[in-house]
Amino acid sequence: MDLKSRFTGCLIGLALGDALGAPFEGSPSGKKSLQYLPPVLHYSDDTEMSIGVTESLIAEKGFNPDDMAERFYKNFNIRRGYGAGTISVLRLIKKGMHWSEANKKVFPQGSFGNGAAMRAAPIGLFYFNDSKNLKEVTYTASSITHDHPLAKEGALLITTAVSEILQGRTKEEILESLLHTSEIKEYQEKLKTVESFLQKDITAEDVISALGNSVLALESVPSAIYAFLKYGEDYLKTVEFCLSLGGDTDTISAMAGALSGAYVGIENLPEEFIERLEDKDKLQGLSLELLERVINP
Ligand code: AR6
Ligand code: MG
Repeated sequence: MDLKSRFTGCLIGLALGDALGAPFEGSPSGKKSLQYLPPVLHYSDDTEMSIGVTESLIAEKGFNPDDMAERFYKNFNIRRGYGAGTISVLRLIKKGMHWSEANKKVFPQGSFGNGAAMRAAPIGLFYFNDSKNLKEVTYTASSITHDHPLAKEGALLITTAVSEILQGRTKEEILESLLHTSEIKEYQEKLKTVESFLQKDITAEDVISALGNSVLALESVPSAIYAFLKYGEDYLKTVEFCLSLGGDTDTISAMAGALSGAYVGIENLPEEFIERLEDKDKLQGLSLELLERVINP
């Protein structure tokens, strides 16, 4: 599969997962119907911040945390449903405080919400062939708003998965690589649970109680990875499973949707929903510009 298809599939897959999940955020577990959604599918903070990450990598021809931080607050639209901590951090940065100070003002150890992992996929795209920079950039880009090791590690699992997918790895190889990525015990244990769940018949309830469905990185990134590894070759099935978890549906399906979208490519995403996705042309354009920067640095 060509890189164009994977880059576009990843970013559109993220935004569509976010937009399909947003109406069900905070819902209880159980199957959701996609029949009664509004004509235009609006995305939330997950996509707005991913746009900031992508625009910054393009404009700066690589990673510049100060530029990325500036884009985060310039793009910021309160109606997109940002986490409370992130809203405060972005306001402090806008007032002139450096991000490396602002990121410790709300939670002294930094946020361990999933707000860094939800926007990390474009970093995985940009550095898919550059493992030396992938980790460092993922950590620092996360730190801008989420300085806690659990938030940064969640983001690293997403960027690592994206880079493995872009390299054409199988799902088994991707899981193997993820099992070796994290040095944090809590993530190692959850990924071992993911591995064992893939061998059995597992319900949404099992995933919620063992892996989680909350706004915390540790309680959502492993669930998104499970959804991708279980259903990833079918984008809509992947997203529908994420929605059935309830809780932080938009972010879990944004993360799983980015992985599935990169895995199957844009041609295999559901056209009837992409047509209704807000800013789909802008997102497609950004993913192609990002690829251009990778090919012609
Ligand atoms: N100590 C205690 N609670 C914490 C800590 C901490 N160190 N870190 C996070 N929390 P936040 P996000 C709790 O605000 O990660 C949106 O819907 C705390 O309750 O940094 O950017 C997005 O779409 C805090 O408010 O936001 C995501 O789905 C919450 O975790 C979601 O919100 C989220 O952390 C998370 O966004
Ligand atoms: Mg959101």
